[in-house]
Formats: sequence, C-alpha cells, structure tokens
Amino acid sequence: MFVTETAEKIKSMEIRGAGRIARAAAEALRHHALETPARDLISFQREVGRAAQTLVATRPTAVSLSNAVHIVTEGLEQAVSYEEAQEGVISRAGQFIRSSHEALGKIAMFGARHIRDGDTILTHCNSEAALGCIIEAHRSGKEIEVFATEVRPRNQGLITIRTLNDAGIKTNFIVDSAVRSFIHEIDLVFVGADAITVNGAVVNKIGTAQVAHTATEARVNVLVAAETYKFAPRTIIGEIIRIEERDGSEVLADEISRALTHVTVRNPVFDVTPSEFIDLIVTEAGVIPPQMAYIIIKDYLGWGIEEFNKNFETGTGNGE
Ligand code: RUB
Repeated sequence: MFVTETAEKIKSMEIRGAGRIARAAAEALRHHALETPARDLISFQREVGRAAQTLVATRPTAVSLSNAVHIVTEGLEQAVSYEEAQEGVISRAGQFIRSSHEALGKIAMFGARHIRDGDTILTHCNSEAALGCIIEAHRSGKEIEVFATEVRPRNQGLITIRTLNDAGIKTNFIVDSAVRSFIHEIDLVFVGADAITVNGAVVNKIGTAQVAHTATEARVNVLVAAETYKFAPRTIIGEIIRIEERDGSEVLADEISRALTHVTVRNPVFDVTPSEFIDLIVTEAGVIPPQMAYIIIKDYLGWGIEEFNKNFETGTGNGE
C-alpha cells in the first residue's frame, strides 16, 4: 500500500528533508483517498485517519509532516458525504503540494536578496529551501562561493555538494568540526529548518546550533530558510518538539560498539538553536526576525490558541 511504502521511505530516510517529507505525506494521503476500498463516509474517515497517523509517526521532529497532514485532513470530520470527504482530501493535498513549491520559489527570491555579490556562504545539512536561496543568488549573476559541511552521520552534505556542483557554484566541502576554523572566511550562514517554535528557536540537523553559535560569536549573520508550515503551532500550548534519536549503528558499526561494553552510542539527529543566534527567517510570507514566529503561526498557519481552547471546551481532544 502506498501509505505504508511512503511511511517506510520516510523512516529509512530514502525520503528526507522536511519539505520533501511533507509533500510525500500529502501525496500519500491523496493516493490513499483515491485507492482506498472504503466507499462510505465513516469507513473513509477512519481509513484516512489511520493513514494520517501512520505517516505522522514516522519522524517525530519534522513539524512540516504533521502540519501537512493537518492541512490535508482539515474538514474531513465535518464532511457530510463520502464524495465530499474524498474530494476534499484530494484537492487539499494537491493544493498543499502546489503551494509548497510556490513557497520555495518565493523563499529563493527573498533569500537571494540577502546574498551580496562576492559573498561566501556556509550551509549545513541539505535543505532545499536554503539551497534555493543560494542557487537563485548565483543564477542572478552574483559571484558566490559556498562552504558545505559533511553532516555526520548520514552525510547529507554529499547531496548538497552535488546540487551546488551541478549548479556550477564554487564549493568547499569540510568536516563538521572545521566550521570554527573557516568561520572568518564566511559572510553568511544559510540553513533550513525542521521546526520553528513560538519563541523563534529553530530545530534543524544536529550541529546547526554549534554552527549558529560559532557564527554569532564571529559576527556572521545566520539566516534560516523555512516555509511557514515548518512553524510549530502546538508550541503555543507548551508542547516541546521531540528530538528524534536514531539507531547508534548510524554512528558506529554494531560489531565495534558490541565489543565496547561500557560505551553507548547516542545519535540525536536534530538540535535546537535559540533565537538569539538567528538573525532572520526567510519565509514565503516575508523575511522576519525569529521573534515574529507567533505571528506566522497565528496568521499564516491559521490555527492558534483559539483552536486549542475550542478543543478543550468541547472536550474533543487534549489540545491537539
Ligand atoms: C534534514 C534537515 C534539513 C531540514 C530542512 O534532516 O535538517 O535542514 O529538513 O530541509 P534529515 P528542507 O536529512 O534528517 O531529514 O529545506 O529541504 O525542507
């Protein structure tokens, strides 16, 4: 079944990166709405609900995933017929995917304006939103150079340097721990985000906080490129973003760690960069200081504290 396959691919990171994960989940729900044998309203709602849960459970940190599922399934419970419910899921999924691509286009345009001719940019991990800005700056004729980190343990930096190379951008590939050594050659840091909390903290690939801290100490601006659906609505009600910790075998081969009986390999794959280490967040709704995260959650995602209060009042949920 397409949903199970997509969920497996997200878990194994064959599909990865917060934006791609979100679009894949929307596509899986669209496909499921068309293919599920459920042909009455109640079973259709149940089937889509189950598929949504399967998808959301795959990677806990990427808020884009739960936001995409929320957007695609919004109104499902209120539908009065099977046809209305099915049509709703299909059209909202299509709309989400289209708007996600449009958002990337706008972010690239806005972000590129912050890159000056002659700039050297450091990026960490592989973010299509961040790379979009860098590539757009290059496309518009600015002479730029990039430093890209390796990104232990899954080496997403390799995807980044291939993309930059294909775009014809001069790129330096460095190990993660070399950031401090090169920071004085850097004019600007550009990274992506898996989640942005109401206080403007950015959750992104492990190591981002170190990069941002190093950059701030060296007076280098840190820009985050993120679609508005990467902002985390539930942080308004105090929910903490869960940091995914993956298997230690991604860091150290089992045959080595098995022999080291006193050693535990820890593998958190994201970290939290506080807002004071971030200068600007480039969204499709505009370039904002991190302190404006609440506005994005409220005005652009369209569900804020009122929705959670409504849920509490009607007893329909624990604020979810
Ligand atoms: C990917 C990562 C990316 C964000 C943003 O981590 O941290 O910076 O997801 O990416 P992983 P994008 O490889 O573990 O999924 O801008 O492409 O959405």
